[in-house]
Amino acid sequence: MQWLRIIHLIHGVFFIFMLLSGLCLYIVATRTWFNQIGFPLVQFHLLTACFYCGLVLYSLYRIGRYLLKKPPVKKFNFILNLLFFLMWMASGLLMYFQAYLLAEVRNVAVVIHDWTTFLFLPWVLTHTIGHLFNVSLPWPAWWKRRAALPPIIEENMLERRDFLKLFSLAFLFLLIGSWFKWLTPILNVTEAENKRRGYFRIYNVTNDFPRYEDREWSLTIDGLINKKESIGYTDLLHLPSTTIIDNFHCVTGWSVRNVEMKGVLLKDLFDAYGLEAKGKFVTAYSGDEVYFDSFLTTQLIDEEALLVYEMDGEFLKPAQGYPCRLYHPDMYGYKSVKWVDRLEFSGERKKGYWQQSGGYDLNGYL
Ligand SMILES: Nc1nc2c(c(=O)[nH]1)N[C@H]1C(S)=C(S)[C@@H](COP(=O)(O)O)O[C@H]1N2
Ligand SMILES: [Mo]
Repeated sequence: MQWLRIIHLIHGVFFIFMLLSGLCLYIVATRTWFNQIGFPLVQFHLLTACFYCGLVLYSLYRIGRYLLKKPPVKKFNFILNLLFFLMWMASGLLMYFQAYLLAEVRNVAVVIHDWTTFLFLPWVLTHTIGHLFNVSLPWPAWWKRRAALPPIIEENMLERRDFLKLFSLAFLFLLIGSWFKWLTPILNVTEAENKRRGYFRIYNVTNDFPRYEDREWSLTIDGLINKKESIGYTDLLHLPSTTIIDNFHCVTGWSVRNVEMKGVLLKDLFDAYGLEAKGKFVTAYSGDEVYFDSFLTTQLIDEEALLVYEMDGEFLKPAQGYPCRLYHPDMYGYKSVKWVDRLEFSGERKKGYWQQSGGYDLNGYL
């Protein structure tokens, strides 16, 4: 069965590509790294996925016909594969077209995409080991009678001991995965955060970030404005504060619900300092010297945009923008510039980081 081997191999290779690129997208450090070297990882992931879908559809008929005469164990494997394939495809499509969907649908798609991967990993592991070393699992006798395995596999039947080892390895894999994914964030939730749902997947386009625990921070306000101003951290804390509870949405599909955010409304800051913007636009720069985004002046001053310095009753964590991040309640997460240190008013609009490299919408309303 030469063709079957080849198809199997191609499936394997494509699958590994997808799995690896998917994991690299999922892990903050690798996602950041690929972003920095300018490698379009998302596009790569999508492209391999498209090829893989084509391959599956192409080989479906032949494999189906081949399997009709084969033992149930093979049919089971195939159906399991197909099931996961459909889940990935459906959730992946939803993630791709997320701009047209409700936040709830997007969130569910992301969760399904992640979870199918983590559930599938143990299967991939056992399957690959089984194939590489030509061994089979010790299925119960009633199943084996129906399965009628080929002699080469029959000879290599795993002992119960080996099977347990293999199985615990796979289980460990699943455990580690789910630990990172679900338990850590849940365990990290403090009392005050009880009502919060979901967790922040820290997104930084830079590898490192400015650490203002060790150096001084201030916010510069300049450009087309009645006067230039520089506001220090203690100045900021002394201004009248506003606390909101809001849902934070990243454009890639994840959300955090009921986040309590405390900060200073830009409106209040402008009142307190007697500032009057002359420019129609404003660019917010991050202290990381890479990230920035732009707004209409009215969006920051007349709408409820905040300079946030506390989340869920605690000062921002260093990776989350300490000491201060911008936040507009009606806009996507990418408008929330972390470590914001400059607001520059201007007569012309600047395209932000993600508008230049990711094609994100300028206004970014939810
Ligand atoms: N300086 C800076 N701010 C940033 C980003 C970034 O890469 N650098 N990412 C943005 C995006 S796309 C999102 S979704 C949120 C993520 O916030 P979090 O890292 O606190 O989860 O931060 C936004 N602010
Ligand atoms: Mo985002």
